[in-house]
Amino acid sequence: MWNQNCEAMPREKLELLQYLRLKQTLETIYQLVPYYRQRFGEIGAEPGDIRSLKDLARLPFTIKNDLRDNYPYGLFTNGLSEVVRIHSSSGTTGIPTVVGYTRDDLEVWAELMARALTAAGAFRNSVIHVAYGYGLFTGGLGVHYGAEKIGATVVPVSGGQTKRQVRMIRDLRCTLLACTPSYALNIAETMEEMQIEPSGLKLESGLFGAEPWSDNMRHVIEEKLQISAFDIYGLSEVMGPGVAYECPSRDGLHLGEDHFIAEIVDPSSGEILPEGATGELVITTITKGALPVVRYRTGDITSVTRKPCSCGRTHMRLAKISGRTDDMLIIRGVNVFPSQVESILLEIGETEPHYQLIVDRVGTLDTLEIQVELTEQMFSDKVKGLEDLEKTIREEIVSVLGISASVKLVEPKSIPRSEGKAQRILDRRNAR
Ligand code: DLL
Repeated sequence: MWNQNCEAMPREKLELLQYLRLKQTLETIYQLVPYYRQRFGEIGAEPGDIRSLKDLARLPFTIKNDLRDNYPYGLFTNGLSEVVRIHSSSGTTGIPTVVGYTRDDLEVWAELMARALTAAGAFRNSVIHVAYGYGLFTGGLGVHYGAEKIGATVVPVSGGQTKRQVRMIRDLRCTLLACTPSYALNIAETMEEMQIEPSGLKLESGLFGAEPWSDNMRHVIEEKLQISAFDIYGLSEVMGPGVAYECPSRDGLHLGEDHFIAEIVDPSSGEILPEGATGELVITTITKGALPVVRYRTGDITSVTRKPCSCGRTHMRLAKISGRTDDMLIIRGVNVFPSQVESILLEIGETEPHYQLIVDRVGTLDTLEIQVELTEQMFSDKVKGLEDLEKTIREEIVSVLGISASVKLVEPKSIPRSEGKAQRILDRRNAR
């Protein structure tokens, strides 16, 4: 553990710390951010009314549009006077949100990333290959500062130029690969093309996040790269990577609870759900200086547990994120996330792990076409068995997810490869 005192703090002490930090955060934003003062005023609430962690539920949610409406700096506590760094996420609508960090915020971020990297097996002798994008995206710089904090050697490659990445992983004897899971697949495939055997490399683990990935995808990546793969979660509005991370038990992601409070709510009603129920993750930051957020609706679907973890960390665990509320497809009344389709394809295991979902709408119903790549071998055998394979996939999708989808087997390497977050859904619903 990087920080035993914090990561394994007894829960009672942890919850008291959360409460004290929450009070402080609420006082600060009430004084300094007119937006929050107004929102609290609308429901007649003041920071003094929050007398327990449970009372947090009385406060209004913050959503991404609140950040957009106050673009660029409207929700910052102190303008730019203490801000030393800006990041931004462009999102799918093109309207950006801007987030800021004080020097202390960057210190906390590095601390949380140090915890995540240590949990994934990194230490001062590690060589950490950072292939997350550097720039306004939080991935590259976020991992970078955590890696420096633990005293590891950082290779700040950023995304792209995949052959060069492979050579550097080999030549610089990198031990940990940090990138999106889809880019890890791309790197593995490029390695194969370059006839570089992963067994000849020093890679031991990978820290993958920034997009949903199934446990079956974990197995594929682990086998292809011969590493242990760890999940890491975060979002710019809250901080960046390191908000939650897997430990060696890999049975959920520990949330940095000394810095964040999590709630799970019903995505449509906003009602708080009991522990263990699946819903939308809502996060309140309790130590951020430049841009604290209160009850931020992440849009991410998961559940939480406070049950003790075999690793000894006491912080609650989030289940692997299955997807975002806005990526959820409703196919003939059934809710489906792309990661569930991924899991089924990889379970069948007769295709490449590269797929794309084409979503369209006929009348009021969404339709789904699953395109998945054939292996070179299947492709050269031509028609033999292909119809059977399509049928197997279709039937598995119906039996596991309860939806009907059409399946199209496509040529090897015909689906675009990702260098960052994969675009797995091609949505034609609004293109008409
Ligand atoms: O993706 C931060 C990050 C960088 C996390 C590197 C992990 C590693 P944004 O670009 O603001 O920030 O996107 C945040 O990505 O709300 C989730 O929907 C999704 N996401 C992030 N991590 C995971 C994960 C970064 N481990 C959005 N599993 C979040 C599933 C994830 N989805």
